[in-house]
Amino acid sequence: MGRRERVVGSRSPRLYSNRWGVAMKTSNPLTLALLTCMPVMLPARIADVPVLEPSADRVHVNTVSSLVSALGSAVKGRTIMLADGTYDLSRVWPLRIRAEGVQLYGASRDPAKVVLKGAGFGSSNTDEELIKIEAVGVRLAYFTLRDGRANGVKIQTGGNHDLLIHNVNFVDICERSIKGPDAAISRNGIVRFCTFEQKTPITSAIPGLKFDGDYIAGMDMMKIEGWKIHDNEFKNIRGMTGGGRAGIFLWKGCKNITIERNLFMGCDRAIAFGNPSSADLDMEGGIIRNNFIVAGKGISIEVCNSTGSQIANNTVFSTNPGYTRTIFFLGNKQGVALKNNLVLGKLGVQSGSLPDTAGNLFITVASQANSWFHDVSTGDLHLRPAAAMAINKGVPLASVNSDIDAALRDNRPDIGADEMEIATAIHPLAPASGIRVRSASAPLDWAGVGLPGGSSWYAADGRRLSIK
Ligand SMILES: [Ca+2]
Ligand SMILES: [Ca+2]
Repeated sequence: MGRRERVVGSRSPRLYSNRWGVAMKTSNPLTLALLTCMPVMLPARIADVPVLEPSADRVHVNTVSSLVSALGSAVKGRTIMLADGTYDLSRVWPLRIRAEGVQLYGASRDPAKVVLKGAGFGSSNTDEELIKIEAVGVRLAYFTLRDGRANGVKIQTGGNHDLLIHNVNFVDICERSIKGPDAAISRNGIVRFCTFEQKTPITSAIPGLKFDGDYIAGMDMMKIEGWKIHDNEFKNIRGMTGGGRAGIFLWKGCKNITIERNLFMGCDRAIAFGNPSSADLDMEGGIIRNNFIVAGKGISIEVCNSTGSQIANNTVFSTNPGYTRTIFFLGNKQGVALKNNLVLGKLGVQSGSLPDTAGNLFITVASQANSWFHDVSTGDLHLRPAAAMAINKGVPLASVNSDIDAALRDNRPDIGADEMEIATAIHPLAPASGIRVRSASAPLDWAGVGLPGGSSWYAADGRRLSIK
């Protein structure tokens, strides 16, 4: 479980929910602990989710014209606070953010209530780019950006270091929700707690389509270094003929990118380090770890023209485990490692160096892993005890000491993104009468009442506790 942050309103208690809809109330760990007769434990991992505060220099806007005006006159470090509402950008695009450290936040911190929209997913305005980043240290948070014909957010000038995109929902952006062009290197960006979702299919009715209608991706970035892309969801990013680019597509001079704890559902491709048709060194270093992928039509993880990259502890579910390119390598240099991945599907290596492999589990018979996962339909690929072939069967990796829940792994790591939590799970004795807590070191039973099934929180050591 990634710590998908959903802050509902700004009054306490704050409700967070994970991506499988488990509500977590974080305001009263003491009450929670008393209710469950547990030692008082702060929900450390939830507390780690930062709530962004606006700067002291802030401007409130509630119309498109006031938004455009505020951005035009923004000075270094100012926060522009968007009131709840819908902002039609189709006549004012692009919004240009040109001053260092400007923050554009939804004031209510609820992205569902602050909507910036373009001319439409299928409009004829094939040049439409909604927000252009032309400075360093820019922060975007707590709004929805939707219905754009070309790019959602573009790092326009290059050298746009330290960009933070936090809890932004991208919906129906027809080409790239976030675009990094072939410009100067942009370092140390962070994209977290965002959703990238395509709700509308691409059809030939959309004018001006490129590449047979397959020119769509969640993030398509060139020349970025040191970025961290974590705890996001990518849903149904699909081209017209199944050849859409990836949820996350990184190429042409990228370096040391971390992609972790993301969920991918039904994308034509999920993650791509490199472009098969590129003549460049596409990725140097970098790690893809602890991601859940429910495969779409094609490749789940593609690694091309890369060197020194690690693909470790990802879980890939596919209803077509005989597919020969679920993991696909092409034209790589030395030093690519593929370890501890749990994959329903096959590994294809077309050319280049073979990866260093250990601890992987490839399942190619559809029925074999049917009972291994919590709920494939929601992308919940946490392991069940039936996954004995994966549990404690991985190899220890210095680069992967936690899992998709940010819980610490034990010294016998499980294969895939989830370190199963059977030792710390809390199971109801009866649905309404109480719960039982067991710990790994000294199994104990505790009686407790008053918590709904599905409640979930974190132990001080980072392990997630939940009521099943
Ligand atoms: Ca283990
Ligand atoms: Ca886990």
